[in-house]
Amino acid sequence: MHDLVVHNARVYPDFGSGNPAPVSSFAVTGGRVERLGVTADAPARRRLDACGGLVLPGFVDCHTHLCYAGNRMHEHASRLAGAGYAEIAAQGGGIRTTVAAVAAAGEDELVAQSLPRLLALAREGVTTVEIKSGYGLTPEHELKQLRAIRRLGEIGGIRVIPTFLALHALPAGTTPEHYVHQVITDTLPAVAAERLAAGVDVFCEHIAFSVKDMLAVFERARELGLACRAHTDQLRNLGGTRAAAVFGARSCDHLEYTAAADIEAMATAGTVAVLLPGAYYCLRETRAPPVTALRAAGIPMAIATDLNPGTSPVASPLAILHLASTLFGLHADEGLAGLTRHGAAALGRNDIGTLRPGAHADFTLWDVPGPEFFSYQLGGIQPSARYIEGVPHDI
Ligand code: DI6
Ligand code: FE
Repeated sequence: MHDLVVHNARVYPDFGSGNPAPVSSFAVTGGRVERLGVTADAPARRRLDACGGLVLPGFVDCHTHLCYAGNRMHEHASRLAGAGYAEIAAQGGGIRTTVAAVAAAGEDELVAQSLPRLLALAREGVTTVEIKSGYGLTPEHELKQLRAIRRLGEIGGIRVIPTFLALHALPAGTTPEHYVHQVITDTLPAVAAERLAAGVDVFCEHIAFSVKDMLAVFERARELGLACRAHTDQLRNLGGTRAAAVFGARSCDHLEYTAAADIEAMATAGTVAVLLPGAYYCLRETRAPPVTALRAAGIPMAIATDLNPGTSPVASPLAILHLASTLFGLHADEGLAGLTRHGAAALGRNDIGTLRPGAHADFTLWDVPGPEFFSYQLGGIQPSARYIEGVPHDI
């Protein structure tokens, strides 16, 4: 007896696997997909008649900074008036504005302000979301932010994977040497001891931290059993992608300035490329990531919202799916793979983002004509049902 049988559906179990053909049914037992293609009358405790609708693996938004306080509406206005991202950061605005708001907010306040963003992602079909810290900068506030992220995961209805964004911005009045030392000796061990993060991330950029700083954090993270990822090549190429790939990082994210040698290193190491069209769009960048070369090298490409208050206030995975196609040229199947299987791969997971037997039964039901519709239409689409581990959750 199965726990659940989904039938009369067009189930796309595994985007990006080279086999996009839909099946009409599947069975769930113990919260996991047991079998694809069962007869409609297979014995089950519950049944879901999909009425011919599309069933997709739940979306995995593998790169967000959605846990924060306040907003940065004023920055948008400055950008319209001609200010650049680096310029705003150099003037003490940007990330530091959010750092001040997070420092002033208590843990409850952080949870309360972040929850609507989490629910917005869920309403568009996200079943797993990665959330980074990085707006605390001191051990006290980074831990507070990570505890708020943990509480967002405990609310239920969406699986939350926490990341300690160890190097994001340099606090005023300190040097990179001093700050990196503090992160390595104080914050990182405290995060690991409290099991507040599954991995670490570093913003490797000329306005942020160097390749050397990144590798110092990665070494310590590895000793503590934490996976590594990096923001690289968003504004310039510092060699961070190559270094992160050679180190064994799970993903490199942004990649607008990534070059051929970097792609080679990623292909050799099996690094996932996480593309973030929301930041590219909001910053009105003109240099797109080298999608053709990434594709040719067989590198798994994930896409994510990068939901953050500064460069990507985009609480919509469906908008990202559309932008990845119109701005970066991802095919429909690639975009959906980017939000499912490859997003999961960036998090080191092969048991989500797919409906292969054995995977968690996280899925969504859609009344749309076909998978290509998602990269074609912008707006007006939402799932009619969302299941996590075989259990329906309110949208
Ligand atoms: N990359 C980004 O896109 C964000 N952080 C990062 O490391 C920007 C975050 C912000 O401006 O608040
Ligand atoms: Fe980011």
